[in-house]
Amino acid sequence: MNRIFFILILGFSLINIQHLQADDGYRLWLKYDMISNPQKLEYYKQSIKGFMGTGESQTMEIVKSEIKMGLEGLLGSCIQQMDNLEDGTVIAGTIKDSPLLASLNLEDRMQKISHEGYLILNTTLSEKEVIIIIGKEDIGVLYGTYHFLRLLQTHQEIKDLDITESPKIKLRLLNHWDNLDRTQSRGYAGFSIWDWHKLPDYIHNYYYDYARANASVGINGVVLNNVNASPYILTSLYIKKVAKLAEIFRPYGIKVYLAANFNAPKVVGGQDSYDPLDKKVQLWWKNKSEEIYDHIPDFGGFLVKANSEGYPGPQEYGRTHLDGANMMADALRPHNGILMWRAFVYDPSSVDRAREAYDEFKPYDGKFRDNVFVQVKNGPVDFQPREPFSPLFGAVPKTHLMMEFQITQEYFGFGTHLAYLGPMYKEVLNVDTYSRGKGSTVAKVIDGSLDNHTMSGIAGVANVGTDRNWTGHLFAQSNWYVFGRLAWDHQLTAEEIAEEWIRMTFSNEPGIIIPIKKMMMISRETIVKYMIPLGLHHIISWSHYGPAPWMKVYYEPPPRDYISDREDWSSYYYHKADSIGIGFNRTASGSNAVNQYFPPVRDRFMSLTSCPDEYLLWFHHVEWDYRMRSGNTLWEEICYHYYAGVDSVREIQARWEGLKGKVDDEHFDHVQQMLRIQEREAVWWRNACVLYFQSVSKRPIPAGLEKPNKSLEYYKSLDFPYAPE
Ligand code: BDP
Repeated sequence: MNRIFFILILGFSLINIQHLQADDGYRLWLKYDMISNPQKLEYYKQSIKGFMGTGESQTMEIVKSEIKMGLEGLLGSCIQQMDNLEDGTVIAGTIKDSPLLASLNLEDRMQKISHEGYLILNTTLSEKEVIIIIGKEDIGVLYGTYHFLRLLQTHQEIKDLDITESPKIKLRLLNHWDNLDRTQSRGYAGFSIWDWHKLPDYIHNYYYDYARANASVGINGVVLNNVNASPYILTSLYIKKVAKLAEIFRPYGIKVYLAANFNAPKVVGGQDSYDPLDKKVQLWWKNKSEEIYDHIPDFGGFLVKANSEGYPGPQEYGRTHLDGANMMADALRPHNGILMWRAFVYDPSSVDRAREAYDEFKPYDGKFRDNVFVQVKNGPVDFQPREPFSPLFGAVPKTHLMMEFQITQEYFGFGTHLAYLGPMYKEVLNVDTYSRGKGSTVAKVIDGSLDNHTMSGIAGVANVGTDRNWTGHLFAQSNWYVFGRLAWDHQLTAEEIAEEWIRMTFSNEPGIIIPIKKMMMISRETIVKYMIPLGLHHIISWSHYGPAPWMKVYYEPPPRDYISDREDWSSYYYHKADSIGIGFNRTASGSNAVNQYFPPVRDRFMSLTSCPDEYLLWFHHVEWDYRMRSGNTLWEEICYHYYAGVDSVREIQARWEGLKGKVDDEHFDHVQQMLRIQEREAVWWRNACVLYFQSVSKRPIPAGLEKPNKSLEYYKSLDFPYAPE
C-alpha cells in the first residue's frame, strides 16, 4: 500500500474512533478536541503557526507541553514547535528567561501584575507578528497559557489581544473532606482520590490531571484531608506521603495544607494534654511544624475545626479560640505558614445557632496573629441552598476572613441534582454589607480591599472523587470550574462562566449553549423552591439526604441507633411551624440575630414588610394567613413555591431532552438519568414538605395543584441507612 494512502486510512480511522468514542467526562473542560467549525479553524490556523516556550523549570515544561497539546489538539498537527521566530508564533515565558520577551520593554506593565499574573498580547517582535504570553514568574505563564487556550476553546477573537490579569484573591483553596481510609464526608463522586496506602511510592497519573485542572482555573492550594481531621495525618508516616503530593503539585503552583486535629499532641504526640497554654504542647506544634517543613519547604499551613460538632479544641482547658489559633500560628510563622481557624461553631444550649459565629468571634477582632485566617462559611448556619450572608463579613475589619463555600452538593441533592452554584456564589460575593457604608461588598471583604489587608483567601469544599468524571454528576464539574474562576476574579458573572464551561464541555454551537445555559442558570433557584423556599432552612433528614421537616430530635436508625436530643440538629428548631405560623423569629422580639447586620441591611431584614421574600422565614415567624406581596397568603405561597420547583425541574428535563443527538451520547444518557432521579426526588421533597406543613397549618393545598399521591406517614417512614455520609 502506498504510504500516503496508508496514512490517509489511518487518519480516517482515528477520526472515526474519536467520533465513536463516547465522552466519559474525564478530560473535564480541557478536552482540546479539534475545532469543528471550519471558518473558526481556518481563522486560527491563519493566525497561529507555531509556538515557542522559554525557560527550563518544571512549570515551564508543563507550559510547553500544555501549549503543544492544546494547539495540536484544537488546530491539528500542522502546528509546530518553532526554533526561529516567524509570523504567527505564540511565545510563552518570563522576561528573565527570554531575551526576546525582555526586548519588548514591558517592565512598567509587569510591575502592575502580581507574581501570579500575566499579560497576553499581540505584538511585533523582530518584525514578526506574534502572540506573547508573559508572566512575572513561571506560574503566571502557566495561568496565561490556560487563558490563551481557553480563548481558542471558546472561539474568541485573538486579534488585538491586550490582556492583563492578576488574581483578586491570593489564596484560592480547595478543602477536601477526605478521610485517610479514602471515604469522604459529603462526597458524592466515589472515594478520595488520595491513595494514602500506596503513597509515596505509587503515583497515579490522575494526580497530575487533578493538578492540571486546578491550575487551569487558578486554584493554588489544597487542604488534603477532612476538617473532621484524623490526627494521624500528622504522623511521620503520613507526612512523607503528603510530601509526595506536594512535590507533584508544586510545578502547578499548588501548595498543600493539612487539616489538623487540635488533640494531635495527645493522641499521636505522646503529650498528656493539648492545652494551648501548656509549654510542652506549644513545643510539640513547633517541632511538628519543623518536621513538616523539612519535608515540604513550601507547606501552606493548617486548617482547624475546633470546639465544633464535638471536635476537640482549646475550650476543654478553659482556653479560647484565640489561644488555640495564635498558639498554632506561632508554630507556623517561622516558616511563613498560615493558620486557618474555622468559625463554624455552635452550641446546643444557645438560643440561635445563626448568632454564634459572630458572638464568639467578634470580640477577638484585632487579636489574632497576622498569619491567622478565620474561615467563615458563606451563611450563618450551614451551606444551605440559600442563606443570608454571614454577618461576620464586614464586622471584624482587623481579622483576615477566608470565605468557605461548599462545592460538593451536601444540601443540593447529594450530587444527583443538577445545581450550578455560580449564581449562589455571586449572590453572596455581590451582597453589600454596608460595613463601611455603601459598596462594602462581601467580595471586597474577602479580597482584602475593604480593609487594606495584604492577605486574602477563599476556600471551596471539593466535590472531586474517584468517579471517572471526577465529580459524579457531569454538571458538578461546572461547580469546580466556577469556584476557581470566581476565586481568581469575582467580578466575572455566573452567566459568563457558565458559558465558558458549556463551550469547553459541550459545544460552541448557540443551539446547545443557549438551552444548557438556561438550565444551569435556573437550577439553583429551582432547588431552593422545592427544598427550602422563602427562607426555610435545614429541614433535612438525619443523614441530610431528603426532607424531614417533622424531625424534632436527631435520630439515626439502626444499624447505628444513635439518638441525640440536640434540638439544633432537628428541623423543628429551624422552621418552628405551629398552628399560628412558621419561621424563626430572629428580630428584636426573637433571637435578635438580625441585629448583627449593619444598617440598612439590619432594618431591611428586621421589618416584616421590607424583608425580601427569600429570607422571610429565616428572620420572621409569620402567620399562615399573612398576605404576601404576590397577594397570596403565606401558606399558599409556600405551596406555590414547592410546586414551581418541581415544574422547573421538568422544564430543565425538557430542555435536556431537546439536546438528544446534539450532545455526546454518553453525556446525554448520564444527565438524562440524573434528571430522572432529580425529578423524582423533587416530587418527594415537595410532597413531604407540603404534607407536613399542612398537618400543622391545617389549610388546604390550593386548588389546581396536583395532590400528593402518598401520605405523610409514607414519607416519614422512608429510611436510607446507607446514604453517603
Ligand atoms: C456540615 C456537614 C458536616 C461537616 C460540617 C463542617 O454536615 O459533615 O463536618 O458541616 O463544616 O455541613 O464542619
